[in-house]
Amino acid sequence: MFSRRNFLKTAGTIAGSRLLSPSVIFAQSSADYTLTMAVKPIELAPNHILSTTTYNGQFPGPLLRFQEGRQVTIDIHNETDTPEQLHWHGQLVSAEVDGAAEEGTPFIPPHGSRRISFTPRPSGYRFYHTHVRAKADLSRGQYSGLVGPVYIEPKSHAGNYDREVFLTLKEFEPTYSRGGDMAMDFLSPATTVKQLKDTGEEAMQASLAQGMPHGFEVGYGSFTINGRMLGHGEPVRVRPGERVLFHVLNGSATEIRSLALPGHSFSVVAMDGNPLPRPVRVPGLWLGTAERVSAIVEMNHPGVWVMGDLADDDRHHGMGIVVEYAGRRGKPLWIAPPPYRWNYAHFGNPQAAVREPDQVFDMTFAKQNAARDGFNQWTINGVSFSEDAMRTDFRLNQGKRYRIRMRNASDDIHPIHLHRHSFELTRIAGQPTSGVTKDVVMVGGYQEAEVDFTADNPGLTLFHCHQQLHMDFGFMALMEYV
Ligand SMILES: [Cu+2]
Repeated sequence: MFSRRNFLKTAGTIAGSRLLSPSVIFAQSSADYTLTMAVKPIELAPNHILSTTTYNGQFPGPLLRFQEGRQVTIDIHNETDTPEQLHWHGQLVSAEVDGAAEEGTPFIPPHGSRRISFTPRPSGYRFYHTHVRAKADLSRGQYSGLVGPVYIEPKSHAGNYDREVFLTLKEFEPTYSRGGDMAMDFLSPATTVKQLKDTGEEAMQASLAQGMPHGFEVGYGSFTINGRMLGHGEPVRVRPGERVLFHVLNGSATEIRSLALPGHSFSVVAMDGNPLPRPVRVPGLWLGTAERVSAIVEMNHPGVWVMGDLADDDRHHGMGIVVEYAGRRGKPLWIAPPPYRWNYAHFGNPQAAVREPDQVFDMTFAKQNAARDGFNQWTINGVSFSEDAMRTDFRLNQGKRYRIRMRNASDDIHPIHLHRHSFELTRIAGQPTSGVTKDVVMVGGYQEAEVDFTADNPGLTLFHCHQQLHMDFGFMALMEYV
């Protein structure tokens, strides 16, 4: 087994000082931390400055390093003109502070503040972000700069990492398009389910007949890592032989991202902050919105390289960062890695989960093309979530184990997120697996996936697709403890 202890030991062997960590904010007299949301200018590249809502005037928001189990108090100020929510993604906190209005977290009023306290857990790579509906307003929600990383140090091994690089991947300057979203074919197994495909294609025929086959999608003008376009930020400076632990976050509102470094491979040690059963080496990474990957790269191929997205167009518009070996100079090189597919089951145990669930929730996801003011409307089991109705369709008993059997009757990939709980992947497109604990999982077009979780954190619990356009237009459900 690749235990947390071994994970830390491995990570602890990485030598050198902290590099490229966004600034850590230190304790203040009133609260332990202060986060202020306000519209500020950010510079993505020289003469490429834009205005967006940020935390503390920077993008990404400050890296918050918490200690697992040690309570923190945080003052959150909202200097914008609209109500806000700050969500602690991946943490097992209460609904009162989780940062989702649907669960009952109070809004932080415009030009108002809220002080919250909670006990950070579990240890590992988490993040914080806004959790409001943007709908047609591309300045709101995660289209803005309201994203920041969190690292929760384990109780008994605090500070064991000595060489880490945090990378937040994020697009800016969103605009609408209407051509339908680009199909992405990188998930494995590629097995689709005929019945789901038939359902999806019927829905498409029906909307074609009404002359509205495609709802709005969102594209972007600029692409960044840690808020800087490729070539305009500080390079990641390395020495031959170093082992660098990269903590990668997809902070996008809507996009799936990939990341590769020519001549190097990634030893993935954790997903969504949770250690894997064993490290798994891959040529590159794929991350749905809100997913995190922690991977060690052995620096054994000296040069000046572009670490970037596999999509040429996105990389040319900034989605990359330079990795520069000591003493090497020259134009950063990009070489596409050999083709490979991303399979969550590769990171888990090949056996099925040992514990059977007490109950199974069946969920079918479907799309009604362009059905809501020109946007696609989304349903779970035929219900499009409405913040006015706020119905709870799934009931939990504390201590029971649940399986969510997800069936995607659309051609889009959905990064599905469960609040305030972690889940274990138990089946991916027909392939059984166990041992991978996450809080977001991509469900491929016309595919099925299953995840198990224990109801161990009472309170209203939100389940939704993390793609902003999908969650804003119905792709949500509430679970309640009874
Ligand atoms: Cu979705």
